[in-house]
Amino acid sequence: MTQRITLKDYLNQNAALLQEQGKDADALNTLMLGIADACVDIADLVRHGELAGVLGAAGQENVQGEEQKKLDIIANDVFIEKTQDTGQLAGIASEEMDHHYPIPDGVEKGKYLITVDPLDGSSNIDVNGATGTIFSVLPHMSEDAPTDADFLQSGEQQVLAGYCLFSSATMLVITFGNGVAGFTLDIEQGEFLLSHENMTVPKTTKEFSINAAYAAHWHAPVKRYIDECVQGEQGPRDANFNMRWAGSMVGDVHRILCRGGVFLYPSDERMQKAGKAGKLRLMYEANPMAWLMEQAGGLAHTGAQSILSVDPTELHQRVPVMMGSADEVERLIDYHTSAS
Ligand code: P6P
Repeated sequence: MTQRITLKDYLNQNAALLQEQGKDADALNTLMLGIADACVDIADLVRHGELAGVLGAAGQENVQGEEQKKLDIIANDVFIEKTQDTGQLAGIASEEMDHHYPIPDGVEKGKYLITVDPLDGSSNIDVNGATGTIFSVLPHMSEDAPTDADFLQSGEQQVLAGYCLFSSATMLVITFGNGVAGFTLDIEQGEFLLSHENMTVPKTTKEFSINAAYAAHWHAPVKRYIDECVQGEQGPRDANFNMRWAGSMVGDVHRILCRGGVFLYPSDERMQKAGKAGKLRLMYEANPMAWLMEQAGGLAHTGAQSILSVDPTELHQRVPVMMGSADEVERLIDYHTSAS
């Protein structure tokens, strides 16, 4: 059986490169290990499901007006506890909290901010579908206690990002800006082991990922792109396409990092009327996933600009998302540009 290195060994081997890049490898690696500990605990709760009494609705809504699952709240609490104890954080912002969480007095503070979707795809949790935790680490630029505004940095400022996918295997996929590495949880050891050393997205694909229930509301460029894929060999693409929709961004993005594809959660006429730029949140869904995609050789775009270049104005800001295999995202960008 292949002798695999642990996440900790990988981080130690990677430290010299981070130091050469002027990054604080010790601080970032300590934070990453705290994030991994949180993911192991959340994975255990997800794996036990009903047996752990964590399924079902929490009976309240989050700031997005979405029904919270019990596990949304539990995962949020676990993530806060495990990451603040690393002593590397000045604050935590989460999909599940209206405002950021300041690291309390008595807990060692650090120079990083973290944004998190503690349980992405939680509507899948009661039906045993894929879910995940998505995180993004930003520098805290001042000595003072952070405000919500301190989190409003573009995706280009990220220093660490990744997700933990809770599916048939539990996998941690991360980037420090030097490529993408994937780790699989060895449940017996309770350790993440390096299993996907240098994840890259194939430049081309014949697989798209979108919730086709909203087709009647799509704007012209998206409608054109999907119609052409669906026309297959009889249409202008001269090839047949496949479709996948996991109902969890982590599940779809992971598949694309493994075998290529293009993921779309675009704006549409419905959202435009509601004054929403999209469904997915910039700070803790689109930005970390966009950085992973670009680090793996893919692209990530809103239709108007690269996701990583968006200057945030609100903590829970939403953006249109299309990301994955470069050739397909480039085609979508072209359709958006020519339509406008
Ligand atoms: P829909 C999960 O709620 C999420 O934020 C993403 O993980 C997922 O891709 C999307 O929403 C699913 O949205 O409209 O298909 O339920």
